[in-house]
Amino acid sequence: MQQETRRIIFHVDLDAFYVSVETRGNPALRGLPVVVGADPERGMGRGVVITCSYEARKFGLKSGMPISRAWKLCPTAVYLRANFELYERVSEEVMGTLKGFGDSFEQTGIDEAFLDVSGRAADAEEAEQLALVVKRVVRSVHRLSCSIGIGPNKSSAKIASDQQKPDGLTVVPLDSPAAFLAPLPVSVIPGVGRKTQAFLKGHGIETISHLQAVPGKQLMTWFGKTGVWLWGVANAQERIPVRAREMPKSLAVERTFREDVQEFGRVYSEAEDAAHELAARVAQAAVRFRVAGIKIRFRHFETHTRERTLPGYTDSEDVLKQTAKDLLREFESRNEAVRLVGVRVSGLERDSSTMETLGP
Ligand code: TTP
Ligand code: MG
Repeated sequence: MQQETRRIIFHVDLDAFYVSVETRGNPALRGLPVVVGADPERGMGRGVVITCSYEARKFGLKSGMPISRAWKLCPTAVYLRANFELYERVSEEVMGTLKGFGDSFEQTGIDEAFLDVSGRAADAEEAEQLALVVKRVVRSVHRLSCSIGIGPNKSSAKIASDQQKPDGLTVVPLDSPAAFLAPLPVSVIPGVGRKTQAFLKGHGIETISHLQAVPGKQLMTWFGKTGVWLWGVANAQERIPVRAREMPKSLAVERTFREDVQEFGRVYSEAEDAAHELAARVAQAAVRFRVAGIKIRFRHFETHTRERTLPGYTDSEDVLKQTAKDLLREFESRNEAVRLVGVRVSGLERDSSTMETLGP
């Protein structure tokens, strides 16, 4: 049998990305608990923590937590509104740097990417040296820290990059990746959410070693095609290539009425329909979004846009419909004929649970 060519993959993930960008611009924030998210309004605020510094995490703060709860746990933190344009710009700059270090490069979120470095490192030791160079360059050029996981495939590299955050470097032994994964809880597998965890726990499966003991056939019975993928991840057999793919910045669906519409009920139903179509496009692009927005244009071409940052990444059609409706509501009382309505999602990341990214 011909031996399969061995690969060396990096997964690079920036540490507390939005907060790190803010701290970079204002060094007085260094070492402090810092939160990027909604306005806490002295504990009365609505909305969520988008991300927070590691100092804030010590107080129990984390992404997706209601901002009112964050305020209760840590009122002394510095609370900042998000500046997405800035983060997008910095992301592009960092990705431009990272790209140069791989034979192939695949960005999978605003602050993360895979690199295939098989042609640039002969063994784990060389790979580790290269990763240290990447970290040094990211720090010196962009003044940001990142964590890197090195593994023989994408899924193990991604799991590894999360093991020693922040400023981590974790190497999965290239000859025995399954043994590295074995003791970890199944929750470290990207795409294994709370529901899947609960299901697996019901069958006594809590660690990857438990998962490794389950025959692939059984996983297929439980999860269909996803089961094949799960088997590949758990046993470190997944061999999905790192490939450059364009990730859209945003996706939108707009509808212009044939004749301007006076009755706002029709605006809602058209928006709902547009959201349905947009959700299908989100699924097709294999992304999830954390920002949803609307656009409305009145008869005289006066146009307004609104958007909302969600508690976390989602691909839910219901969330999209509900958010669009909520955002449109403020325009209802205008009693003016509407020409166009649109829905939009941004803040996209690759949906790592899909076959597209890590699947069979
Ligand atoms: P992450 O890499 O998950 O988080 P992080 O970089 O803030 O922290 P870590 O050190 O653990 O990697 O996400 C990258 C950015 O994406 C993060 O800075 C903010 C944003 N984000 C959201 O908008 N919503 C979310 O639910 C999460 C988790 C992140
Ligand atoms: Mg990150």
